[in-house]
Amino acid sequence: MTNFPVEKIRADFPILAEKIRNKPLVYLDNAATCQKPQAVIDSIVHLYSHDYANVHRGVHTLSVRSTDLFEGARTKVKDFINAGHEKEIIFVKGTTEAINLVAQSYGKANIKAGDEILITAMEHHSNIVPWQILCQQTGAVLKVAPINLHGELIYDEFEKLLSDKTRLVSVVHMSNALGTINPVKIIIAAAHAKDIPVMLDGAQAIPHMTVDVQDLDCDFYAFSGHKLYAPSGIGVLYGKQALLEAMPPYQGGGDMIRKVTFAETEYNVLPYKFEAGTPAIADVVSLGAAIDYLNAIGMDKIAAYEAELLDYATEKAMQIKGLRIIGEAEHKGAILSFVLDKIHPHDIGTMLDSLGIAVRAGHHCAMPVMDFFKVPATARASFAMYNTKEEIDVLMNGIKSLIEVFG
Ligand code: 7TS
Repeated sequence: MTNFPVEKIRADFPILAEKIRNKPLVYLDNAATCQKPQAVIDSIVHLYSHDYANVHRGVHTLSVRSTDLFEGARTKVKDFINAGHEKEIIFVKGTTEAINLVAQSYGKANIKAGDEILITAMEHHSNIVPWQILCQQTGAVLKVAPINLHGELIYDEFEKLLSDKTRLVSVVHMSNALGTINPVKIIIAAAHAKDIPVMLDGAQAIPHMTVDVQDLDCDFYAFSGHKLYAPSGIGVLYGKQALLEAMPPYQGGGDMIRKVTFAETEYNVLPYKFEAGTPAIADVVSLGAAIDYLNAIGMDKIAAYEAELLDYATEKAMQIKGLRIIGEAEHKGAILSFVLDKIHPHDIGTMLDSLGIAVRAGHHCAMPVMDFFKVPATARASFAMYNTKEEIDVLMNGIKSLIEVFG
């Protein structure tokens, strides 16, 4: 896209100027975590330099300033995903904690022996294991909707698995191993027709597209700050207010209470009921800064630019003999997973690193996906708004040189 300001954006990310093994860094591991713009880094430094104190606890000036910035970030998150109210935005450590929270709070309160939880065969371990734990605790049954060889959900099979026993559906919005974007609106409508709530794992979707939780009508939405140009250690659970109100706390401690005696404890109102202990104050504030940064560019423009990057990369990859793309869904985000004949993905990762190129090699915390495609691992290039077609050329030339030497 000619008028996307990629060079201006790149200049905002100091780490992109690093040399790796004497080569310009080509950072293509954005699905694992993405790099941070100066505005995000500055917001952390500014908070600790000028405004830092604990939140919600003091009448002194710094505590008020810190609380205002912290709660201001909550409003920014609310607006970013178009939630109805700040009460619906719970700050957690990340996607993983958000899913565990729903499993242990909503799940334990609402799911019993014989009930079913429905996920898909393309889930990250974070959207598998918390449900397995819940099933062990309650006697519920985990059902898995299958995928096809393009890496797409087989929707008819999914629909068949929505049974009278299904109590919750939890589906990845965009797969980290395949790039597949699921038809989540259709999934949600089908589940709601049977009064089944739906949780979306938005860890990968959130940096790549406009997410509107009211338009989606999802019941829960989870994402991590570190994949959204913000720090690690902070993430968000969105939940519909009525569901969150009815759920028991996930953890006990300070901030989540209104009144404590040894006889009984009265819990705080939303969202604080789910935020026990001192939160990651600076990280929350800088998540707000990341959202400001993204809003100034525009999520729709980012999505269009990244779609162009993916098309370009896919076309180039398809011309390389001996390269097989894993994940060829029609509706796909900016992730290119691949394997090469005769070269193990870990060797691809190590050899590309020697050229300054960072890709991920492994099972991507989605071992069942690897099993399905009968590969031990894949190499994965995942793109962000600061990547360029020139970087994709560097990647493709790197892959070709590997094949020439080792293939
Ligand atoms: N769900 C999906 C779809 C993910 O991609 C990830 C992280 C998670 C959940 C967990 O997020 P966390 O922030 O709580 O760890 N995915 C990856 C990845 O693809 N490579 O490293 C982490």
